[in-house]
Parts: sequence; C-alpha cells; structure tokens
Amino acid sequence: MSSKTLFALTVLALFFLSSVSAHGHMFDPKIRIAPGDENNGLTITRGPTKVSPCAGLPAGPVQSTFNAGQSINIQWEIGAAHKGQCFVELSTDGEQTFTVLQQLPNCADAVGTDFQAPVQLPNINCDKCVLRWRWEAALTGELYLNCADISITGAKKARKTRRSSKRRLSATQKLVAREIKNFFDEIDM
Ligand SMILES: [Cu+2]
Repeated sequence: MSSKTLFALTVLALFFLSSVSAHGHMFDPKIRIAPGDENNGLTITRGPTKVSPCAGLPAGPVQSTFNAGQSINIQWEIGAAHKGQCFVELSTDGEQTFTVLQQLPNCADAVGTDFQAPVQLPNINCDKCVLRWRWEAALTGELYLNCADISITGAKKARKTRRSSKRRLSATQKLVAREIKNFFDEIDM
C-alpha cells in the first residue's frame, strides 16, 4: 500500500469516526469551542456533555451582536438523529439562569447539516449575554449544550420619569403669588 493510499484511508477513517461521534451542535451564531476541537472535527463540540451550563467552557469574547427585539436565524446540524427537543435560551446574568426563547420540537428527528429556525430576541440591551442551544436527546438521554457569547443593543429605553412633579409657575402665577404675599404682609402690619 502506497503512503498516499494509506493517508487517504486514514483521512477517510477519521472522517468516518468523527461523523459517527458527531451527534449535533448549533453553528450559527458562533459558539464556544474547546481549544483544539476545531482541528478535531468538532468532536467535543458535537458530543454530549454532563457539565452545565456551557459544557465546561468559560465565557469568551462577544462573537455576535444583534438588535433588541430582532428575529434571528439560528442554525444547527444533527449527526445522529437521537430525536427529542432543542431549546434556544438566553442568559443575561452571567449564566446563573436561562430563559427559554424558543422551543424546537423535532429538532433532531433527522440527520442534516443545515437546520434553521427563527428566534425572537427580547427587547433588552446586554453587553454580554449567552445564547444557548440545549438538546435533550430522547433516545439516548444525552444532553448537548452550546453557548454563544452575544450582545444585544438598541433597545428603546424606558421613558424617563417626569422631569419634576412640581409644575413651574408661569410669570402670571408668580405675579399673583407676590401680590397675595404683599397683601397679607400689609395686613400683618
Ligand atoms: Cu449521540
């Protein structure tokens, strides 16, 4: 066997192995990826995890910025149709809590590389929040977590409280008030 053939077979074998272990992941927006995993066929990224909230990956720099209230398209791939449901969730408190923005039933019924769904972002601002894709695989009981570091801008600010509850007196009102005061001052005398 030539070294070229051996190389080709090795590449094929690696591809086969990685696709077998590639269960699924969100790829848009950009997610956190374990160091070295990009050169490893995203084996870790696409694999199940037992570590919440973000598969043990720490927060990184913001990768995507969206508009408040915007409907975004998230994309994911499924390498093994374990069925179950996916959830798109948002954390605005440093991964303490997550709010479900979108539930994706039947997100993993079939194998495919370009699934997508619209997700409506809330009308809030956040410099740094986390959009998470969570897949609860029904057939295997596996859990998949992908976290995207994002920011949301442009939310309409809540209307400011009224400048002052005290109404400013008009010039006429001031004049009248002064006259009344003078009147009573004179009475006192
Ligand atoms: Cu799997």
